[in-house]
Amino acid sequence: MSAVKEGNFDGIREQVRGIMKQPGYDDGSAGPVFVRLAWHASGNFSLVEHTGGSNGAGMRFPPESVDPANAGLHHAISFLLPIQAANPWLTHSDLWTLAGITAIEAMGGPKIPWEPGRTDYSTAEAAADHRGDISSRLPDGALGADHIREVFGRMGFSDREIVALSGAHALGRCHEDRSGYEGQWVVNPIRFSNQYFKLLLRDIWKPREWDGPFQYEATVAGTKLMMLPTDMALVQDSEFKVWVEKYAADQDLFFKDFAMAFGKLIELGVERDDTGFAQLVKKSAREGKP
Ligand code: ZEM
Repeated sequence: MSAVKEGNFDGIREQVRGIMKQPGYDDGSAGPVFVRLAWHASGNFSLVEHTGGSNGAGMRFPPESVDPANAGLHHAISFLLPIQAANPWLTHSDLWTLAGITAIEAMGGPKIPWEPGRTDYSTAEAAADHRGDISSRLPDGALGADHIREVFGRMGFSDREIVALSGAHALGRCHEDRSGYEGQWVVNPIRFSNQYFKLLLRDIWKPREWDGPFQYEATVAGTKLMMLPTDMALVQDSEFKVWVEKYAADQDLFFKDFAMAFGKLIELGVERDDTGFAQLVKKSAREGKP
């Protein structure tokens, strides 16, 4: 990996695209796991405590690095390490979020707004920002609509934004050795599309009979597909379902809403000062106020 000039984020995007193809890994692409890394790095933000979020890249340290919800994300972190090593001016936290949006675009998805300026925590700073409570903040795929609204409400997302973000399950797969679940949501899991919503609306889903955690399955075009209980909750809940129907019918609307919501996700808790860089431990968290 060669160095790119400080501040040349287009050069970094090019390096991310260069390492996305990973023969022998999953479906031959690191794209989906980059998207999940950006999401989990950001999705532990709490509006109430004003802690968490993508600033800091805290997943390199406990408690996030040992959170079972983050199992398997070390693959994404390791794929990206050579880029950070070649470009010491680039923070892990900027790289993880930039890799996520670059992957979405490269897999046929929308262009997502992204700003640099995240700083990386030291171990102690990570612990201070997290105050030990971060592990329970990511959603549990076994639960239903109330849980989804609670988790995403804590990040400040509306029903519409929640459903839009969930469309990312068009990408990638579940791994038994990571989450316990198994399988992919759509036929082509390395192409960003509104297929997830179209499939959710089809009357094909049956509980899978197996020893693993409860999940749904269906076979489409010869390919075995899956849904989590939280995925099915989006059609079981009438208010969520309105948005599933809209996005299934209108891919442009989905792309537009997804781009806005994902852009908001990766900005959560990133408080830049006049230098353009985000503070290490957020002022509001230090002062203990919401
Ligand atoms: Zn996911 N997700 N997710 N998600 N996710 C998995 C995989 C991926 C939930 C969830 O439990 C799981 C969002 C929302 C929610 C991606 C992106 C986004 C897996 C499989 C699980 C269990 C992990 C494994 O075994 O490797 C739940 C419960 C969610 C909300 C209710 C949002 C929002 C996302 C981005 C915007 C992606 C891309 C993957 C595929 C990862 C991969 O490695 O292929």
